[in-house]
This record gives sequence, C-alpha cells and structure tokens, in this order.
Amino acid sequence: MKIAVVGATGLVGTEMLKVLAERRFPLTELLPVASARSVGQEVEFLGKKYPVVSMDDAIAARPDIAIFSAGGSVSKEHAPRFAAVGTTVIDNSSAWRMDPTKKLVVPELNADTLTPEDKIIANPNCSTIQMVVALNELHKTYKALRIVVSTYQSVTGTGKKAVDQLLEERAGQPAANPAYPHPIDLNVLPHIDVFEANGYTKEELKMVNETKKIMGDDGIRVTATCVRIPVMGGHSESINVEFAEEFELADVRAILARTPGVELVDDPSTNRYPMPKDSHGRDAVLVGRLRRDETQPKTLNMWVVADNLRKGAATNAVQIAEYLVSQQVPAGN
Ligand code: 11C
Repeated sequence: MKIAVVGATGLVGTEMLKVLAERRFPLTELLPVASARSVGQEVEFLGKKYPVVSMDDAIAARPDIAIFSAGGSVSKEHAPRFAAVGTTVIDNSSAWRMDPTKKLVVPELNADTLTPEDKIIANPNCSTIQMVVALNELHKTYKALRIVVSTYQSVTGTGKKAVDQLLEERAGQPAANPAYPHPIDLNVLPHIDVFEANGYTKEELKMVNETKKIMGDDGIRVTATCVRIPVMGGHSESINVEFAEEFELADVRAILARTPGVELVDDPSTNRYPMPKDSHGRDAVLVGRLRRDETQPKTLNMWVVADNLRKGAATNAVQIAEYLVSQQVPAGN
C-alpha cells in the first residue's frame, strides 16, 4: 500500500503520520507531500526519515491512497490529478464535502456506502464529526428532529499560526503574526471561519449541512453557534437535541455506552464529565452531562468532547483508509 500524505508538515498532517504509525497501517511506501518550500525537508515515520516530495512527484508515483490536509484550494486543484492516475483521495478540507457526487464519510456511520468508484472521499469538519458520532445511534432509536449546538473550539483547529498566537499572548507578548482579529488568550471569539450573508459563519453552516448529508436525513433541523476558546487541543460542544420519540435517560446511557466511537464520561457525583484536556491524543468521542431539557418533552442535553486533530481529522481519515484496505477498494493502478 503506497500512501501519500499531502500537507505532511502541518498540524493535521503531523497527527496523520502519528495515527498511521500507531495503528500500524499496512503501508509499504510513504510519500510525504508539502509546499514547495518544504520539499527536501524530512519527516520521521516509525523511526525512519522520509524526504518531503513535491505534488508532481507524488502523483507520478501513483500512490494507492492520498490523504489530503492542505486546505481547500490545494485539494480542488490536485485531488482530481491524483484521482486521474487511479489514486483514491481522502480529503480533509471543505472542498468536496457538499459536492453531491462525493461521499462525506464518518466510518462509524456510513463507510459502507463507499465503492471503488469513489475516487475522492470527503472527510467532514471536526466539529461535525464528533457531533454525529455522539448522536447517530440515538437518532436511529428516537429520531432527532432538531439540534441546537454551541461549540467551544480549540485553537489547534485553526492551525499552527493560532497555536503560536495563544502561546505568545500567554507569554505576555502581542502575537507577531496573529491568526485571529482579536486576542485569544483570556478571551472568547464567537467567530470561526468567515461570516456569510445570513449572519452565520461558514463553520456554523458546515455543522448544519454536513450533519444532514452524513446522517442521510435532510429533515433534521440544525442550528449552530461556533466559538473559539483559548484551549490547546480538544473541541467541546453543548448539544440540545429534540427527538420524535420519548426516551428514558437510562436507555440513552445504555445506547451511548454501546455506540461505536463513543466513551461515556458521566458521573457528576464524582465530578466526572468530558473535558478537552482528557481528550488529548485519544480517538474516542467523550459524552457526558446527560440530562433532560426540562423545558420541553423528548429533548436531551449533552456535552460532547473530542480531540479535533484525531477523531476530528487524522483518525477519521485513517479509519476511512483502513476501511478501503479492508474492502480492497483502492483500485491502485
Ligand atoms: C476549526 N473546524 O476548528 C475548524 C477546522 O473545514 O476542515 C477545520 C476546518 C475544516 O477551526
């Protein structure tokens, strides 16, 4: 299995290499790809150094799978070039997610829809992934009608520039090259990605539209407020979900306890609830603070946390690649 990792030197790319190594992904050749100025640098993988190669050299090598995490414009331009030589692309950007000809995949929910014809597969936004993993089995049982979600998102979702901004501000200096229009340390920004004409941000609309596509249900009403907080790794979400069917909290707990990808962390009597610091380096979506919304029937409140660079990005992409391998989907060349 020849694997290209496009954007190999970025935050998600670095995590991607870590996850591929940890999970002993069956690769025989690794092609780390990065921007022209990184070509010639080396990345380490399982104790071995690999030279960073150019996009053109990686395409010429015709890898079986290319995992992209280099931003939407790079994906738009180069993913079809890999697909044209027979490579299956797993793309972590927003470039292809809402394209009706592309699948938007969270393996726990819909990997079984993939076929060898899917040459560009979209990996959802991190905040969407953890929400649908937490809700999917409950949706199957009780049918979600409406979701109101507020996010508390880590600076690692933005990338290295934002991590540097937080660290510099925390050290008492103004950031040399800030990622945000305002300070992030000791602050909260109700602003993730760009504002759209309707007053929502693009991040909020991703949560609305991607959720419907992944859950295969256009009827679910979703409204989101996405917020950046000064946390280094791990997105948190307050989710209020109204179901069509009545539920018992004990049954909700039992369903979540057996939901693939979910770990129930919910014992207020011992102060146990999901926190971003406990999600670091983990693949599970942590769910807790389960309680009824007492203002209306059939409605649940929950608190959901996951490492946005792992299940929200790298792990989900690698799980898709593992599924392809298990199904022998990559046609290779
Ligand atoms: C953030 N969710 O936390 C974003 C990062 O569409 O893949 C991922 C953006 C995307 O800022």
